[in-house]
Amino acid sequence: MNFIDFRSDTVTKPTEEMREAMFNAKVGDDVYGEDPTVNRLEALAAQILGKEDALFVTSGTQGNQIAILTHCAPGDEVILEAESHIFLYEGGAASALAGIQTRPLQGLNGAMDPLAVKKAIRGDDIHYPYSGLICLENTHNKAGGRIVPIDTMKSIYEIAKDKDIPVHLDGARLFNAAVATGVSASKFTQYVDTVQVCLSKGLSAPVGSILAGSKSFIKEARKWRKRLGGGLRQVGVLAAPGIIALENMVSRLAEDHTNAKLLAEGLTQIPGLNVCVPNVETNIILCNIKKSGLSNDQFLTLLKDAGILAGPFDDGIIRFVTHREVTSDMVQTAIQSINQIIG
Ligand code: TLP
Repeated sequence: MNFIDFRSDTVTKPTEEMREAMFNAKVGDDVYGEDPTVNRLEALAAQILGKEDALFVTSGTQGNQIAILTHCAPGDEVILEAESHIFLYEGGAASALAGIQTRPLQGLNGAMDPLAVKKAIRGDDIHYPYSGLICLENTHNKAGGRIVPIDTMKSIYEIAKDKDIPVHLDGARLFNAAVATGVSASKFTQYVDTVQVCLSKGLSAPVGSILAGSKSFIKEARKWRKRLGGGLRQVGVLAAPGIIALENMVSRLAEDHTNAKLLAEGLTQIPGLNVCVPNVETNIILCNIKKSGLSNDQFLTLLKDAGILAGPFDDGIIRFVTHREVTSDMVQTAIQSINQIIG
């Protein structure tokens, strides 16, 4: 069966152009710094993100964890949003690998209150851990692809700078925020010291993320990547589609946002389903199914039988994600099918 797959934008496959670029990529040993395609990707990414340097890493999780390892010492405390990916979905890696403790703050629509961040920063007391890092996430996955306002990022950055604490951005979907607001990625990243962006989500590259920051930060991050076994050799074959992702795939995210609105509007018309349509700012839709009387499993099984895939997110909440491989026709088909099954 050909499924309409709304589970995640991570399911996107490389385009034909990407496959050709992979085939033709000029390569060298990247641990020696000799892979021309990786070097080109890293230079391009640094420029787009407004940072001195960048590092190609295997995944978003690896990028975030290398950032934490590079910024922090064991025993430090990392301030982050209570439903952030780093806190919820990275297997406790920050504690297991970097030996830090997390300080989760409940945000609103994924955005932490700058005053709460200020309050959470530790004072100079022998009993306290050091506040080693503040992590932001934009767009915020668990909040349903919500955009953290640039002014909030600015306020948190100013507070952090006053206390000399670095700020890292999990920008797995930063380009969705940029396209939806018309504000460039580098405008957002001016208010963080380091940023991780995913090439393998809506941008459709098969593998990889970028970690960007100052030259000295990336030098140290490169060492952490090696320590983690992430120093790869002729990896230009994977960097080549990353270049296409950054050059050609960003602006088309707007289509995913339009389709997300279409889907949200369609789903919320179906009896038993509820979507807060104005909250759909980018490509993630959180659909409340509680009134349908179905459990997440029952709902997802019915959808699957009808050729539609989505993902469980919370009790009674199902996540739908739009991406390059879901057209507006497919969205319409999905709405009609779900209406027939549930309505
Ligand atoms: N998110 C995945 C799952 O892990 C939940 C998804 O399907 O959305 N930061 C954010 C905000 C993410 O959403 C993700 C992946 C990552 C980091 C990790 O990226 P990868 O999967 O490349 O390690």
